[in-house]
Amino acid sequence: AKYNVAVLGATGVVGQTMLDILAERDFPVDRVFPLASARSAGGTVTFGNRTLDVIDAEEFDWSQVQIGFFSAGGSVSAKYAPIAADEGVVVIDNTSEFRYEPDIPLVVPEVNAHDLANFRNRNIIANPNCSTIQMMVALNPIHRAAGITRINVSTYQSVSGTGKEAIEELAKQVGDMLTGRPAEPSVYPKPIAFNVIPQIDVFQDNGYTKEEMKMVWETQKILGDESVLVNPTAVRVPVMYGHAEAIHIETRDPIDAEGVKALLRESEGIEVFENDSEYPTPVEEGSGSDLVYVGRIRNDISHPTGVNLWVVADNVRKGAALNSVQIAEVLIRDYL
Ligand code: A2P
Ligand code: 11C
Repeated sequence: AKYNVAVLGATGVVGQTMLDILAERDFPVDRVFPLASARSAGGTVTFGNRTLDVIDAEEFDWSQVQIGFFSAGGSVSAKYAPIAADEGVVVIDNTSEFRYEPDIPLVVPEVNAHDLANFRNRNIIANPNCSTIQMMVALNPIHRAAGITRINVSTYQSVSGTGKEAIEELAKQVGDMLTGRPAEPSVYPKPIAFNVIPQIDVFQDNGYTKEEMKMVWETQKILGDESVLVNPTAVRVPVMYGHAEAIHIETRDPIDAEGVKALLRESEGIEVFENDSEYPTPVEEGSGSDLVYVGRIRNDISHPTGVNLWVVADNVRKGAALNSVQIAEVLIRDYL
């Protein structure tokens, strides 16, 4: 069977990557409809070696498609997802709009593909936040084997997570600062060039940012285990593509660094750097790649059941577009 698909937010960083990945993976598409706002309707995007005209989402007839990939922001999903779902479209939503609703599956295929069984509840499936996805791919095998009780994580997140305006802001500020001009922040609250910003998304009442709380809520939902404690700090760094995370775990049952390496070596979607002197970085492994890369696996010298890991992935691909396409691949294989 072949499917008609819509990509909402097709002119954005994630949307264009969704189109690229659908083409690369030979997803069984019949017709592809790239949707965006009226601002870019009339422009074009690429799909493989074809050029497609961008359609104004406002004017789109959703009954023409079976699958919708949404990545145009939470309020845009809030508006169009129910309309599409009512027309029978399976919506795979990459925003935080529906993630925490109990009857909506929140899925990382390597971890909890079984939760897709409930996709007809609302015809909406949520794609998790990028920083949560790469952490789940790396930690789920350890959780199944030894029971993770607590996760301490600090993130080093690239600007592509914010979107195309943030990529342009970093590039411009780098140029400005190298030529002696002041960096003028607009997308971010502080200069991002040659800087690090310990704020991603808005502050919550408890003093954590929303990005940090997403990592708490989504981890528990994806693992199906509310007992897993998460202590996150999310930081934006002047990197274009690829998120990195320094993760420390405590486990119920003893497992050491060698045990973790042995587990992850056999796990889906992961490449392990086993030699201590080799490790992944966002520019090399985290840009344009599909796996989750894990290195610096070492015993916690301060705790009897603690292990440290360094986890890198392409936030636009595995953290967003690729994960959404993988969800669709499981759907068409097992359910549609
Ligand atoms: P547009 O090009 O019309 O602004 P990014 O995350 O890289 O900033 O991309 C955001 C994506 O979401 C773009 O494709 C953008 O389209 C799209 N978008 C933003 N607002 C809307 C809207 N109100 N309706 C449809 N698409 C939208
Ligand atoms: C970032 N994690 O890197 C964000 C982007 O909830 O899907 C993704 C936001 C989300 O800025």
